[in-house]
Amino acid sequence: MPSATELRATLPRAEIDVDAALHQVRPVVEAVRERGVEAVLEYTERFDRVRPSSVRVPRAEIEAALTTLDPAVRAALEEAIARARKVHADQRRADVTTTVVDGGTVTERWVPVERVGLYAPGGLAVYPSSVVMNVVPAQVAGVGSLVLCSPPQAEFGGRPHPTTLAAAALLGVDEVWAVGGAQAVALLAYGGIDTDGAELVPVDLVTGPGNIYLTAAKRLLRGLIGIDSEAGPTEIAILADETADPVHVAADLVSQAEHDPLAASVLVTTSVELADAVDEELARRVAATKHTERIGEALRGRQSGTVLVSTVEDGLRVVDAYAAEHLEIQTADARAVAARVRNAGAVFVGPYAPVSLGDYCAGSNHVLPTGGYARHSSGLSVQSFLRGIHVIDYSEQALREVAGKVVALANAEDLPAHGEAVTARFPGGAE
Ligand code: HSO
Ligand code: ZN
Repeated sequence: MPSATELRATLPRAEIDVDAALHQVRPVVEAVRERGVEAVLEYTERFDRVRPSSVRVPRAEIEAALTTLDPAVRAALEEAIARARKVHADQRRADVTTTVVDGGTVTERWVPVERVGLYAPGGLAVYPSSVVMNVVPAQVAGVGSLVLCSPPQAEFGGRPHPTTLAAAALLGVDEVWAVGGAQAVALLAYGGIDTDGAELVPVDLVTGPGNIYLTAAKRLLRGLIGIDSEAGPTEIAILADETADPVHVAADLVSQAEHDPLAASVLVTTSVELADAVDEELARRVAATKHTERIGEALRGRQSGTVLVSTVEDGLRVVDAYAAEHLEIQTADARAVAARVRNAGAVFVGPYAPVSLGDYCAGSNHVLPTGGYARHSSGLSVQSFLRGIHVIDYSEQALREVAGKVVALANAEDLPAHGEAVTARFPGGAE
């Protein structure tokens, strides 16, 4: 069995060069910093081919989007929101006070970020579900001020897609700006005044997936604002044995390939028969589904493919090395196998938990680490919108007792003034 490092090299990822996009994005960010909404509108016209009269979407229009929303979609969004709220409510953290010594405590206070900018992409698909996945954890965390940005659509008069607006309305988000890509991140970071005088107050944190330019802008502005983890093309890996149904496996591989020609669909299996049956089923499905072209491209890409392994044990090593955004376990005793996974953004257990369930209605979050980031990062959660602040509270006696140790460490670091800040409180000596 190859080492984890060798395995990583055998499972290539889509080439996306965010650094190269930085060159294109830097002037956009600079222009928005200097000229605000005027620059936003120029770039919107160039990239989105529409020039809205104002960037902020009037509240009445957000509400109005509900009136044209298909009732079945409304019911589905409401269900998705309710389930996500249920799961994310359990992620809330209580403040914890540790009594270190008599009279000496450290409290960890969880404080929500004050103002957050959430991004919902347009582009190849419309993502009202991503509005849900970003807004719900922010609201549960207690974020007081939320602004949603989504690219303007020419066919909807320069407003974001009506389903995106409807999702905002259902979630109670009343500040929406029709701006996409790098311009959106720059506007969120620097703020700006709209053509009609409405102000976008700069945010502290920006979350939400987007294309390479949005990601590059996040990388550029990180520090001035916080960001969630950088999102690359979506990935599904399936660990399957001979008990898996090739129809399920193929359908799930196709489902995520639908996002992007650079999406990765990887099958790791112990069964040559299954691999062959999946290939046959893939050919049938790809031809029959709507987005044949981009799915075919994604499945043919170097980032997608099948890995044959001798045992499920070896399969686990492969999927751990790969650290997929989404990992399905379709093996005998799937629950036990899933429990052994170390690296994945989210794990889907057994035949009835396809990734699409998690994309919309499982209650879990679908903003997950891609590109192998699952080795060190988590998906979006309530925690993403909180900061833990340590509150240190010591009495005179508690400080006195440890004074000598602070002085010893300060002197060891040749920072004697640090020790003096303690001894200054005990002119007669601490002991
Ligand atoms: N699979 C995507 C999320 C998504 N799928 C949104 C459909 N809509 C990334 O996790
Ligand atoms: Zn998806």
